[in-house]
Amino acid sequence: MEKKISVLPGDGIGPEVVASAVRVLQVIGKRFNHTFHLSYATIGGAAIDQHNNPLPDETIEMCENSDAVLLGAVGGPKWDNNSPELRPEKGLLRIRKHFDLFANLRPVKAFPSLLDASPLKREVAENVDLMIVRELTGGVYFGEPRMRTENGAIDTTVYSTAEVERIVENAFELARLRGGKLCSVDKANVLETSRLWREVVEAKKKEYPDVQVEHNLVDSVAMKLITNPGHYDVVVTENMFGDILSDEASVITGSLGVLPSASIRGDNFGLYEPVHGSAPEIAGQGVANPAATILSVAMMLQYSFGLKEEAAEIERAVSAVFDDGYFTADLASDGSRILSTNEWTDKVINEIDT
Ligand code: GGG
Repeated sequence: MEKKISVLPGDGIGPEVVASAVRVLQVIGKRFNHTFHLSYATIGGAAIDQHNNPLPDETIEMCENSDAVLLGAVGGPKWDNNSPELRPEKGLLRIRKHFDLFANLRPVKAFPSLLDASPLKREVAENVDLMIVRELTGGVYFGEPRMRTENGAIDTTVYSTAEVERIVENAFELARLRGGKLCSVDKANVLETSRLWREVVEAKKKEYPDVQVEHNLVDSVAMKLITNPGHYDVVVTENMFGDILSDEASVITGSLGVLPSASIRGDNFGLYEPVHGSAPEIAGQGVANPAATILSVAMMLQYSFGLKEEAAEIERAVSAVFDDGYFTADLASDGSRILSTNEWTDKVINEIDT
């Protein structure tokens, strides 16, 4: 198989973890006889520095001519005082919107060998395997008006019925494939957009009699996700709630550094990135955990290219390296061996080679 992949390393630890993931991708290509053509471009702060634009036209054009996009992370204190249009995060929001990547899949799987790194009790975290389906192109991150007023500021949460329908349908399909359990998360006791969300889920559920549905308020889920995460399988929610809950879910896995994501739209094209941000405080030190980006490559192979065996091989290799007791600094525990980003990636690559 031959595929074109756009690579957008971004800012902070983005370039370091993306370099690791690309090394793994190339090894997989060699082992399974695929050719991955990689092209690189800037996004976020790096793009602001070079082009005075967090998402330059040439980056969009390159991605348009690709089968998938691999992204690192955006953001950093260097650009904190920029105007809203010239913030790195704007590049990320715009690329998601430009490509209509409305469904953000964020799997949360507890690796058995990382249970000691989680502050949760072993019996609470073990066997957790859930999927957060985050709506990605609507809600308060995109709604207008957004502005400063004379005495404050305004952000606006907007959802059309069609926008809710398509993400909810996506979640129902996934729940059907995974075991038939769906939790829809909203704030329907307060927000009008959440009441719409709940109505859409109720209507859609008639088409999926095999899926068991519950509605939970986001504040309640914020608690239950870390007291009883095993209760959940597929969790569908709006943009901001999904952003927050998926970071919270990293407590289950021991580190945000192991959570991958896929942003998709229903065809084969997709954007793959770690859930974590640019972590400027550790950038350039070679200590970042590349697992989330490596696992995002596995999601790319599976969702965009249909390469299930190759994706499973990456997941197996990552898990085996953890099982052998090798970790990056974020996952350190007594008796573990702490490796640099590159050393840890070498272990994954050796595992795939053997
Ligand atoms: N790789 C994820 C990343 O760079 N996150 C930074 C960020 O701006 N996140 C906001 C969001 O995901 O909506």
